[in-house]
Amino acid sequence: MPPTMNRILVTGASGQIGTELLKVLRHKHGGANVLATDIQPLANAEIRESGPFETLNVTQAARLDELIAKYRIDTVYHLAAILSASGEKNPQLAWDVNINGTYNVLEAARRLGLLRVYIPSSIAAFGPETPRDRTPQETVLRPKTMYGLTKVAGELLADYYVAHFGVDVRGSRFPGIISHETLPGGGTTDYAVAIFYEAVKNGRYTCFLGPDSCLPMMYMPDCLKSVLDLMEADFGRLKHHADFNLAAMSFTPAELAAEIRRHLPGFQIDYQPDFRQAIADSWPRSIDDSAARKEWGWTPDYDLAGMAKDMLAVLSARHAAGKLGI
Ligand code: VAH
Repeated sequence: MPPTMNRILVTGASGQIGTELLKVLRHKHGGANVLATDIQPLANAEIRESGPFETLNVTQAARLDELIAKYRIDTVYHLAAILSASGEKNPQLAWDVNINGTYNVLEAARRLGLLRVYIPSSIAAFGPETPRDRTPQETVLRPKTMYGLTKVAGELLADYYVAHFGVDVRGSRFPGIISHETLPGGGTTDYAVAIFYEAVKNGRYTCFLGPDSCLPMMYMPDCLKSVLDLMEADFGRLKHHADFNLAAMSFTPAELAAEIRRHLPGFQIDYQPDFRQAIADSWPRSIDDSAARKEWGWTPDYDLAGMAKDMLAVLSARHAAGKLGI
């Protein structure tokens, strides 16, 4: 039986995935056993009051070590990162946070004997030389963004810490994640979140990607399921560590707009591609996730229709209550 994980630290807890991962981890392990950390405070009062929070800049190794000791941490979910679009605006910051932050977490795991570490990668690890349809698990990794290259480095560093130090580290290459609790910050796939808020509030959206920009996407409940399932998997069965391809759905902005119009018939979209178009054009259109399905039983629950219906139901109700908050 794998050792139980019950003293947890989440980095990037105020972010899009961190916020919701914190909720499920606190539900599973008890609020007091899950320490939330970030450089920004938690926005949601209910989450803020459900357990401990500490300010942490993951580039500061001594502070990370101090919190691991103070809270007797045995497991780290490392979500802190500068995403693709923000990374192109400040590549030096993206390198520092994404590389040194990941190094600090893996070093803490080695030196302090942590039980397990989760470090997500991204489809941003792929580049224009990578086959773009049903992108294989093993393939060319020559990303053209700073974010993407830091994700490739993180995958390789994780493999090194598994092979040389026996650190138990796991992670998946997330596609664009769609959710309704915390707005994402600085991503290229963020249009697929903003469009829902704008559709509910204003009935229209100006998209920063062109209509035919097909990208792999995933609804947040599936993202969270993938994290919990991979962290519970038998490490001895895993041939991969922090680089599992994951897939759930792929769609274009035009296809997403058509799905929204099934619920909001008057919804209108126009397209004004910006610098993020070149990033999206360097990423896959669809992913082969057979390794994750084989090694730890991955299967998604949400497709485009199911995700859109749920997103619009939640955001429409929030808007009707005057709490859409954008
Ligand atoms: C981004 N949402 O857009 C992130 C993600 C696959 C994209 O890594 O940068």
